[in-house]
Amino acid sequence: MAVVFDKRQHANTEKKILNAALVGNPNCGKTTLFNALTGLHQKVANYPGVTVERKSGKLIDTAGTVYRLMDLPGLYSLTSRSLDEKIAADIILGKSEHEPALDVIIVAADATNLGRGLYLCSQVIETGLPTILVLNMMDVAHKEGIKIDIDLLVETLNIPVIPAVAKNDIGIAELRDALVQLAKKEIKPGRPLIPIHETTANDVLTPLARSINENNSESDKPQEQLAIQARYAAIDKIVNLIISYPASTKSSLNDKIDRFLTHRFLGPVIMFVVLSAIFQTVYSWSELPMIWIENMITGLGELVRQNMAVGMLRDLLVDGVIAGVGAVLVFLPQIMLLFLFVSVLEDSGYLSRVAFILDRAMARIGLSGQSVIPLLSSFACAIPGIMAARTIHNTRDRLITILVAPFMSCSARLPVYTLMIGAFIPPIWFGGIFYLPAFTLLCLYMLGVVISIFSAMILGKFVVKGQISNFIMELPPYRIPVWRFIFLRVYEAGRTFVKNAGKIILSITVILWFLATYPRDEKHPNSHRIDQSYAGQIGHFIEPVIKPLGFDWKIGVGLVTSFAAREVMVSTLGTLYNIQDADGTSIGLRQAMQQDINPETGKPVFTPLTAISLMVFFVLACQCVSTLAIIRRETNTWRWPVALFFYMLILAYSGSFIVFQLGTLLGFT
Ligand SMILES: Nc1nc2c(ncn2[C@@H]2O[C@H](COP(=O)(O)OP(=O)(O)OP(=O)(O)O)[C@@H](O)[C@H]2O)c(=O)[nH]1
Ligand SMILES: [Mg+2]
Repeated sequence: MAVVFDKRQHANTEKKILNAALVGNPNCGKTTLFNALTGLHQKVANYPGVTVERKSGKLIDTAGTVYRLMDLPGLYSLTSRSLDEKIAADIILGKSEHEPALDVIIVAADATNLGRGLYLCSQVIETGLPTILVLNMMDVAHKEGIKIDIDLLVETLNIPVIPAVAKNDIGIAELRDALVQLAKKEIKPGRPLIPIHETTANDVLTPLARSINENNSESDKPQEQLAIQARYAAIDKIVNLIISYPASTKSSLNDKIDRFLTHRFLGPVIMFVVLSAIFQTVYSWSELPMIWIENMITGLGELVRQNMAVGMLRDLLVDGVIAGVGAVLVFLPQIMLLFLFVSVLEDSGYLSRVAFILDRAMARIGLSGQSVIPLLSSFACAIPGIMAARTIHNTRDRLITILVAPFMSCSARLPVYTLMIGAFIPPIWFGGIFYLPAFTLLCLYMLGVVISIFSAMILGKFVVKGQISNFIMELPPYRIPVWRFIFLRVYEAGRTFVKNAGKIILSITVILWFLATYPRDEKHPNSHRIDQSYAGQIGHFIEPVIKPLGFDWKIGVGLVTSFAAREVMVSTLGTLYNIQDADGTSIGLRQAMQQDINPETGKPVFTPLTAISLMVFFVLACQCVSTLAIIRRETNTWRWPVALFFYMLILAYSGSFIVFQLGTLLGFT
């Protein structure tokens, strides 16, 4: 249904555009509805605050009317105040600078929690805009035996009410029909529930608008308190009339599960078991597919080498492109598995329990449970994590969360960790349950967490000023994940990873190949020494700085390139080693690294100690241009990203320095 729409064409043919927005309480299924209507794939998950930015899509009806539909962050009332909620409220009230005034508002409400949905819906009706109410999650309401008298609700509010199960596409066609009717001007504004001023809708809006414009501290004015009470009373009355609950209110399955999973002592234990099980699984399930991909890539390299004429182009393809990009693509299975587990955690509702369990611990470091989900999301990638910090009401907490999120080991670090662990950490079991490679990986992730805690405390004490917040957590009901959506997200993560490998990594690899191949002694091309190439010269130039960390010039080159994106470290090593060992036999990158001997010392370039030192550097350094850019955008100043970059660089250097020097002193190699 979505079409490409040309603005000029619109002007000529006078086709109509209607601006519509989807609003509703957090986690009631707005984005699921939005995706079903527009055919897009915005992120859906089972916790409040998934959508933090407005997203828009288009649909078009048979008469040619275009509906521009916006998916907004969830909110409880139009007077809400965290950044994501304010974005939504401003757009609804037509106060947004960037958005056109709305023609229609679709309010989504969770049918199992209708009172809360109606609170917002009644405010929306008072804006005087035509409103459509969608009662989502009717499947759950039905299962719980909740009965809703929809006709009576329509009569009371005087707006169309559409029962729906968005995740199964039920009610979507009816919603489209309602939009079409609206385009024909058959839908009028609804009936305000509370006649504060019994005049026009605009007057009714005034107390509402005033309370939005004023500060929190003033909102306890008697007049506004009265308005809020009147609204609650009116809604209570409606809810009592239209909803009938089942007779017995026995404790639900949900509560029973929560008694275990959020138990004071059992909860943290279960959480630890779940998270470490995920680690071991990501590690072990990916092993086989990684070998397949690696074989395919070396096979492809060989094929090209044998079938192309000797020359520059062949070398560029084999040693540059295939070796470099291939070295990164090997990690695709791990990335996809990681996203699979993260998505399941999110959509089942367990992630919110983790936030709940950690709330107390977070209070001890001066943050609240609200920071947990942004920080946990950062394990996939810091960028959505930093965006998710918009849901944090307290500005101080939000800033601290943004600044420590980059310490969480993101999926771009995983290839570097895995490469080093696979080559230099022996695959042994110990203590009966721990697999040393997976355990090492866990330690790296923990290091990031520990440093972020430490940094949050320092920031909270000395740098970022403000009040510590109180936070009331809402636990969403457990749900069986919708597999269709989970697979879509995993696919999406895989696609982005491959696309990045295609774009950034490919271009860096090509440049690097030139730098590592030239200048070349054309009379004796076979005696090419990579360390005399431009890349070699650059590497040797920085070698003195990184020698105390145990790194040679090749890692040095990788460190430079990886400041564009971390995975580039792997492709860089892939290219450098392929050029160095270009004697016709293709060996895997791991093997090449294991066999590499430093010509000056006669000792191996890589030892387990250098590998650990390098991984520690990657845990701590901020090697990601996009993260810095997003911090700039979210904090509105360059001060924070610049300070963070140097802070992390100093930490990374000191961390690696300590590891390598202490390790050498203690006799580890
Ligand atoms: N049982 C059931 N689950 C649904 C339905 N619609 C959505 N869900 C699930 O509800 C959860 C929340 O859905 P989202 O679409 O992310 O909700 P949202 O309103 O956009 O949430 P925020 O962006 O956080 O405000 C997801 O786990 C969905 O799979 C439905 O009709 N029935
Ligand atoms: Mg959403």
